[in-house]
Amino acid sequence: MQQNKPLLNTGQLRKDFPILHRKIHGKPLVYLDNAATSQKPIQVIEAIDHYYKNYNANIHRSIHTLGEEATEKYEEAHDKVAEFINADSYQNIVFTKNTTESLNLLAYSLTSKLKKGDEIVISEMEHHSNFVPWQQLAKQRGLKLKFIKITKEGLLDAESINENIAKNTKIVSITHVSNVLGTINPVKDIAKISHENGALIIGDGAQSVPHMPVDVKELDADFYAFSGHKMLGPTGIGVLYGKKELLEEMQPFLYGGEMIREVKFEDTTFNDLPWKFEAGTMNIVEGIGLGAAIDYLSNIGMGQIQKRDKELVNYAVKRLKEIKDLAIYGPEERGAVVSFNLKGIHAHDVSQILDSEGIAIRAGHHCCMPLMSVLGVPATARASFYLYNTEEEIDKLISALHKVKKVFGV
Ligand code: C6P
Repeated sequence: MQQNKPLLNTGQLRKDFPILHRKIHGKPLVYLDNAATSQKPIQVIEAIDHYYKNYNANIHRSIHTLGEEATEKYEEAHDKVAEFINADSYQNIVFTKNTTESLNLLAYSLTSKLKKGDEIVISEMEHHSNFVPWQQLAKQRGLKLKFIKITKEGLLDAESINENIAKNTKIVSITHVSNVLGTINPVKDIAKISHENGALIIGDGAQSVPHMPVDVKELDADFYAFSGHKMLGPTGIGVLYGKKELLEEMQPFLYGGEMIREVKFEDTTFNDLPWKFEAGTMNIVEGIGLGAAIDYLSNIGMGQIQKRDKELVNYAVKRLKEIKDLAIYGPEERGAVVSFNLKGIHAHDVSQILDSEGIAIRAGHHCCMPLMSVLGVPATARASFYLYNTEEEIDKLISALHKVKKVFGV
């Protein structure tokens, strides 16, 4: 379980992030694009560097010291992830490439549980990663894809949850925290309703695991997916948590080396969990880097990080509200993101002018095109925060937004 440690010293921990000291167009970098990917502390960079300099080897096959060291560290990273989200053991933790691959793995491997006419329920606020795999599966297998509606505040509509999850529902897949609206969805309640109807519940944790304590047992999630690169880890490593009995009965997603127990001309038996789902040479150093990221986050405490994110996002919303003709999307109670638009100015233009001030935000549809159509906008600008951001950086964002308005004469 994750423990809270006292006080987060932003000034001190910023020193751990080398990139925060660079300049963009001659101005100090203000990195507010953390929902896209987080920056990496020196501890993670050094863990990667140390692997390549000292014990680079393939895992699970080489009977030599380097191979054994690499295997031990890679397996230890599974233990760390399990502890971080309160899973029973490393056997519940499959390493993938990212959230997207974790969700695709499910869409492929759960197919055998589905028959024509079965229903899958997602919501209008899903990222394409939790949308397109189910949409395509539904098309291929004659399944029905249903959508939980959102209210005008940007919350999941309670009535729509109850209407959509019903006896024919086999899978419910919901984002825990929206990457556009910041909405924190009641995954635990949705899990209960899903289970009462005999459906499986999948949580998309891409924006939750980096920012708040997540306990998969408390949520009673059957599966839960997230990415290492949004939580101080390297790219190329993601996680799929699954209940053991479910993972055990599922067919592997990828076949090949390492995921097998025995291969004969006639047939193949598969390896134990989680290796049955980790075919071929895995992203070894990325897994080890994720382990180092988890050490870093755990040392601070996820409760502290959540508290700090909240302070930052609340301050940002308060200051954004001071700007005339600026629309904010999403509910008051939100995760570490805030999406907005300046009236009459495209979000891409906003982002470009902010970049000239050294400020990195994201602008666009955020891989949520269906949500954009519900909001009735082509794009939004989005500022997203993490433990190393400061109120001073938010003040710079606000000043730069005033500058944008001046440039456009509005
Ligand atoms: N959202 C953003 O800027 P990957 O790319 O597989 O690591 O994560 C996909 C994903 C899935 N679900 C949610 C809720 C997400 O936010 C993301 C990634 C980034 O919002 C990149 S589009």
